[in-house]
Amino acid sequence: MRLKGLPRREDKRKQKEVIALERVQKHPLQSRWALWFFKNVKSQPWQCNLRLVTTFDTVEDFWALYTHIQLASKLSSGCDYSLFKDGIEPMWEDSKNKRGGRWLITLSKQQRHSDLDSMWLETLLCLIGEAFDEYNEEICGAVINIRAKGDKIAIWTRESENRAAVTHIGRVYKERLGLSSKVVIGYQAHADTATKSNSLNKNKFVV
Ligand code: MGP
Repeated sequence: MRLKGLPRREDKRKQKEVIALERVQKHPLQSRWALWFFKNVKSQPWQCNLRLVTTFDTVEDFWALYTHIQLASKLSSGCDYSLFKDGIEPMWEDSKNKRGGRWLITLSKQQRHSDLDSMWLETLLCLIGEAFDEYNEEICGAVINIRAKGDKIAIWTRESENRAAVTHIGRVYKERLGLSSKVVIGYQAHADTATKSNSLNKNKFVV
């Protein structure tokens, strides 16, 4: 015998299941990202000091990672974090980086306490939130260098000759960081950085 009311109970059960699923479902990012950590051990070649920490591709996993790891300002001098698209290694030699370059933000020693962490978080959010409109494909990753002489943050892009992409990314980045129009930031090709040639004026573009 069919009990009256069973279909409604069934509906309610299904509704509850959907609500429970929605609660556990994570919010996907457009790309999968890899976090790398660099610790300077001078006796070893540069590449041996670079370690992949983990990859993630959801908003929730990003925040779980971000809140779990040390703030950049608490790292010791000589350390780096890098966040790169999964599959791109955070080094000039990677095929996706070798024709590219970086928008470089150089900070004063005092800014480690006032600005560094918030600027790095904003940089990360620009990346995972794919903030660069039609030029997101040009983004490779971002690096923060903790250095006694002054910390650095940079966004690495794929093709230093792509003026339209590079300048758009630079303008958006500068605005997202809330830098005043009086502040000038520069873009340098990795090829120039790697050879340290032309060191007086390495900037290919400025915004
Ligand atoms: P750095 O860590 O980017 O900057 O490069 P730092 O420590 O502020 O030094 P400066 O030279 O910019 O004043 C330091 C050194 O690490 C470089 O001179 C290279 O020897 C090495 N290095 C850095 N990067 C990003 C790479 C890379 O991508 N590939 C290789 N092979 N070496 C690198």
